Amino acid sequence: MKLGIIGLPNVGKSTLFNSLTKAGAESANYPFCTIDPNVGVVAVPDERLKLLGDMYHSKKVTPAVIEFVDIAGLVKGASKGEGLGNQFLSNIREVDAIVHVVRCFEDGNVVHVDGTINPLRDIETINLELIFSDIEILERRIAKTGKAARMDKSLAKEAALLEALKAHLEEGSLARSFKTEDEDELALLNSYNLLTYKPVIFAANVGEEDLANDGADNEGVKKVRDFAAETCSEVFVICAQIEQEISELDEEEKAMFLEDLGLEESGLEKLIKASYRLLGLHSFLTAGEDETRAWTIKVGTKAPQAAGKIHTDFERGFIKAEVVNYKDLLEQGSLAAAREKGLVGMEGKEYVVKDGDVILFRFNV
Ligand SMILES: Nc1nc2c(ncn2[C@@H]2O[C@H](COP(=O)(O)OP(=O)(O)OP(=O)(O)O)[C@@H](O)[C@H]2O)c(=O)[nH]1
Ligand SMILES: [Mg+2]
Repeated sequence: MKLGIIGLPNVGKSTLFNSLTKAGAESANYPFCTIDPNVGVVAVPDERLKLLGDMYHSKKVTPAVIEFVDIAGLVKGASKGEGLGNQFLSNIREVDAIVHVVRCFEDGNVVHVDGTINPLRDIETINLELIFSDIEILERRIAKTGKAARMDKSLAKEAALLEALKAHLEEGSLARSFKTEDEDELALLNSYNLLTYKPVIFAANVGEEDLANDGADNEGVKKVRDFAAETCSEVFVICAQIEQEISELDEEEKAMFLEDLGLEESGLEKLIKASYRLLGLHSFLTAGEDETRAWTIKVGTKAPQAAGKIHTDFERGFIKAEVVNYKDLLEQGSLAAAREKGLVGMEGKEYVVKDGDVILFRFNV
């Protein structure tokens, strides 16, 4: 899974990125600090893995990973070359979802490019720039498809879709709100990599004082929450600065620090939960002496396709899946013991994999 971090300059994108990846990307108190994109890979924290790895004395424990891309800040007029322009948006065309950082914290020492703290205005500024960038993409497509459609009548449908989409964006709407039930059109929509078609998670960056009650007293956060609800997006509240401090602590110190702040989980954990929810993902596990590993799949994935995540041969030669819930397996101490208790299911091709399933695939190639 790949997530792209966007927002106005100086709102805390790189600070968040650093805390997530500890990659040490430059974060500084002046707008446009980030010019080239920063890319970092983060392990998805998963305590089930550690417990299973210990039980099997696994040589290797492999978590699921998320890739983060931190890019330069966008300003009003970026599509016309303001600020650093908008060419760097190409670095996030391929992401699965967008993390949109919105400044909700007051701090006279940190410059806001538009002078005042106003999360909704900021979201609209960014959305508009994303829309302009998408319109550029569509115009290029329209030019190409228009020419080809004269030779190939089957392209007429696509040409019409492109025009309708462009008109939709020109009204200031996001591609995500474009309505169609047509399978071909949906496939095309997916293939364009439009930024405003991607799911969005808003990161409401608050001051430390707003952290404990999850931003409930912050007017800006309330507005972001309402906006997110209207647009089927997710929100999570963080204080990027505190996150960065947390990321420098070891596990024990981290737990104490979180407790002092009245928090149950770190920003990374909140963000991962929000993105799994938004993208409809969960994970199953494979466990053994060689390796214990977490695999991310779409909710609703059936056993053969889950097996295909591991190896295409596993999917092609799928026979059966031996499935046990990780809690049952840990309680029994071994797969054999769990089998004896009747806790291991022999599942076929139609089995829908559940979160926390530990699976042993039987296949034949
Ligand atoms: N008070 C406060 N300051 C913060 C917070 N998050 C970031 N900052 C400060 O804001 C400034 C800008 O942070 P960056 O993370 O570099 O901002 P950015 O969004 O990456 O900026 P560009 O790369 O210029 O687009 C730094 O001085 C940070 O220390 C926060 O939660 N609270
Ligand atoms: Mg930055």
